[in-house]
Amino acid sequence: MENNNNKKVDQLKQFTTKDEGQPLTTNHGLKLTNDEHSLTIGERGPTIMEDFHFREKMTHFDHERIPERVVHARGSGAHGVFESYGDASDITMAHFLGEKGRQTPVFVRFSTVAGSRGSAETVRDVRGFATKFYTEEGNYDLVGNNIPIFFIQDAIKFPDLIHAVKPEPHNEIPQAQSAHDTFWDFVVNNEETAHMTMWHMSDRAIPKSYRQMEGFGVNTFRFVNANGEAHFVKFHWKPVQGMESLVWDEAQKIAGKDPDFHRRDLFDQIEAGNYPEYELAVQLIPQEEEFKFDFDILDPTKIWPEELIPLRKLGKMTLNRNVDNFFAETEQIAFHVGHVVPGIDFSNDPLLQGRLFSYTDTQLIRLGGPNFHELPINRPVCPFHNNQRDGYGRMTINKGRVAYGRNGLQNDTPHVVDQKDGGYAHYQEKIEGRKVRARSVSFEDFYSQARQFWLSQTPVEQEHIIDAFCFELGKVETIEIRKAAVDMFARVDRAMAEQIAQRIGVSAPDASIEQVADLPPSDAVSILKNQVPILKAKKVGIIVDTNSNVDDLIQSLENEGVIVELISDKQGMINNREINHTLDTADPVLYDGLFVAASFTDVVQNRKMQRFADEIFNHYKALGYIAFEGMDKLYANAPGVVTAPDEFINALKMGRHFDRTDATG
Ligand code: HDD
Repeated sequence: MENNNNKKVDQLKQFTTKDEGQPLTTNHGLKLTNDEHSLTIGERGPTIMEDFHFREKMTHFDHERIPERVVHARGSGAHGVFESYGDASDITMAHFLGEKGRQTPVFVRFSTVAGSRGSAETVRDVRGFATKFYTEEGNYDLVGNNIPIFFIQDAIKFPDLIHAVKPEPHNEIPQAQSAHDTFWDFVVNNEETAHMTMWHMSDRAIPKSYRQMEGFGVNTFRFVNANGEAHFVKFHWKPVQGMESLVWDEAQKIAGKDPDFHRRDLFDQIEAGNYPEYELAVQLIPQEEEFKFDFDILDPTKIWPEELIPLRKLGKMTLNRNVDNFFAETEQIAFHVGHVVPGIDFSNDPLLQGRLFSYTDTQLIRLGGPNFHELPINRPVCPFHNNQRDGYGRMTINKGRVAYGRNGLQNDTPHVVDQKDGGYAHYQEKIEGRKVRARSVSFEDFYSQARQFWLSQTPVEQEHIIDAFCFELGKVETIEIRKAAVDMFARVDRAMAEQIAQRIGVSAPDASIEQVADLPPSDAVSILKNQVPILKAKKVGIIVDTNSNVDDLIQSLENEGVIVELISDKQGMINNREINHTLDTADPVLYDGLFVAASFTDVVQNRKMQRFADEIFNHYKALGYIAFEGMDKLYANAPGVVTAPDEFINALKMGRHFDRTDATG
């Protein structure tokens, strides 16, 4: 889709080229007569040095990989627009939030954290949610995750956390998984991980799609208005599409059946014009109320419960355009928490302070030098001028003799400006203290909010958390680590830890371990308590044979924006409709619901069809059938299993039917 009046799109156009229909040339513009044979002495002789074309082509190829991101290597992005809901100048000077309807171009990159660039997407992991706002005042980056807290409190432990979760160094196994000894060894030796580990074991870590997850800035930032008044602030993205997660068995199977599941969904939905939308909201604490809470508001392992500190919605982001070139845009985009605009400032959150160093530093190795801001995707849409010069790949041609500040030859320009003219002024916080390496005692309650998270879940979600612990710890080979984990999480909930202990073959938590006191539950942290019934963009498979008549069903599903794919025993046309997949190329884990309207004479095909139905049933999805002998006995009266096409739509809309028994999560 083309965006009108989008400065970023216009800027990118200047760098975009179409090769179709053009003569082949070298990088230096020389037209070529042959691209299939090296220049040799005789047809069977050696290739000669003179072959500049061979050398250029091969050299470029040899150098075409760059280091992947040290974390968040696997990701996918899209362009869009952010629109402000109103004037937020009472809390921040940020111009892009200053007027109702003001539009700002954005680019978002979603990612997993632990896996390498080619890894599967539906693994259990935190998801990155990084947004670059190309504002009139320069680029503002909101570099967040889909979980509102973090594993550690101080950035100095980040390399340790990441080394522990990445594949183990002696054999580089396992890829994109936390279910191994070193990760859990880190967890049990760093109790501050307790709260985040609860989220990591929950369905938050296996989102259904990038469209259906929340985003959070995680760290505490500061908003400052034109009068210099400050609020501590936490950022939230709320998906208009609602939230949904996979079930674990399904997530693992999709990782093999379609490792690109999340990027494919994002790309396809944007191509189809079903643009994902997210509302930006903030929680605010006035500067004077810093010490009013039971938790330290600078501690990144704590949420600010929404019931205590409500959200204020500031605007909506719509992702409406796919990239033209993955490498040039999605791979080369460079985020940095330090890219801020006037009105947005930092807090002393020790994780944030360390992040402020790491992001630019990592771009230098990843993008090969200090000029990565000149790459088209990273350029601001407002002018930029300074005395920085040279470096690898410099593109800007700075005219003139002067490249230093305090000059007379150029009237001391480029010149700084006052805050009233848009200059960035750091918030003048008064700080006194001794130089120490120590954690504040106010950061030392590791368990209360971990328990609050547990108490806020529905019974189904609690069951999933226990299953996740049993899977993850079940893969840990060192029995002492398993036992230490059970003891650690008994502080969160003894009954939960006892169940886990039993299933992973270790003794029950020691009697001396005390479970922490209850906090009031926060419904906002549960996914199921916040579900929105939705049909749009759901994907349904309908299994048909030559006798099936499903025209009406297809029509009513498509009227609701449901994507329908026809599956049969062979490809081709049935009743003037194209068969999208066979029972071999499709898989039930790739659908939100299944309708069986076939009965094949071949027993093997029927068995395959039965597997489809079983899997759909086991993953709690809507299942309808009209012609399949034998199914009645298996699924009769189960929730979300229907025999009439019109009931099917309702069953689909209601999401997963977790009240089904005998299913496997
Ligand atoms: Fe980070 C990438 C989010 C803690 C250091 N981080 C990265 C990305 C996201 C986050 C979404 C991918 C950006 C992209 O798509 O290009 N990181 C977070 C959040 C954190 C967090 C929400 C907790 C509040 N990160 C964190 C710490 C450090 C880093 C504590 C180091 C001190 N993060 C990096 C990095 C990365 C990165 C090494 C790797 C690639 C990149 O920056 O561009 O600098």
